[in-house]
Amino acid sequence: MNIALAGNPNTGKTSLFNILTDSYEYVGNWAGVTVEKKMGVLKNNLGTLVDLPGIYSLNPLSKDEGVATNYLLNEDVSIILNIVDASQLKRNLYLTLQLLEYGNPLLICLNMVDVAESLGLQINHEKLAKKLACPVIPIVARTGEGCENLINEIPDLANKKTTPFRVNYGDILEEAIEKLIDLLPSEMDLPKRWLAIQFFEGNTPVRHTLAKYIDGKELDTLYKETEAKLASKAKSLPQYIHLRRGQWIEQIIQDCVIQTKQVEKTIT
Ligand code: GDP
Ligand code: K
Ligand code: MG
Repeated sequence: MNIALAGNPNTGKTSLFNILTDSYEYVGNWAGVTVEKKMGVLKNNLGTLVDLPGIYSLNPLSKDEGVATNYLLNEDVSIILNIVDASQLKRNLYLTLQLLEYGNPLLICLNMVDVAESLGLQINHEKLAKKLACPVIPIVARTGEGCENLINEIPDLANKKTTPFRVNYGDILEEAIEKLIDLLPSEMDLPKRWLAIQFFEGNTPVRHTLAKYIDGKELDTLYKETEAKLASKAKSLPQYIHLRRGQWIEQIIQDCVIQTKQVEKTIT
């Protein structure tokens, strides 16, 4: 079983990786880039943990950033551990949303809860779990606090049937997503809705994958037509998607986070 560890840069990924794996680990490079590849055996022999490079979005800006997306496109991933910095929830949830749309069983490792607390941020993790329809386990990867709970959660997850997570992107884009999905062969393994959304977000590796099944010109036409229909709402399709996601994230924050005290200076 392959378990992928994904998250923004500097969220405690390496700290958590070291806690979750036994001593053995393989270190090499990801194909075609200089980014280090780390794999280890997950505690209790639960599977292989793969440390994906830290990213803010699955829509890569560089070849290095494409590693995580290519991994999701080409490898057999059973579970995604999404490490989230509790003190930077808003920024972190962008990637979380993209990973939820991928549709695999996902576990949110809500890290840096000590930092969040010192900033006066109270996160209702149970409510967050309900809203995102996935488990959320608060941890402090620096000390290992909560990581036992996290490991215990994994075996159940593997057998869980997940309901694909949906953000409503509005009638125009939803229609275009449906249109693209209909063009894809039914036997395809990859999550089609995720592919479609990523395509409209301008994700190059995803476009390459789609171009194996759909004529490039047809893809371009659908993209441009959709972008034109949304021109009054945003300058580009990626920007439109960004806006919709931002609204959704804003709502989640409103529902799940309370600022309990005003802290004068952030300490991170
Ligand atoms: P990565 O860049 O995502 O791999 O993150 P690292 O594991 O290298 O951690 C970045 C920094 O955050 C390091 O100084 C860690 O010691 C620190 N760190 C990681 N987890 C926590 C945590 O839960 N609380 C606090 N206060 N610091 C943490
Ligand atoms: K780091
Ligand atoms: Mg690291």
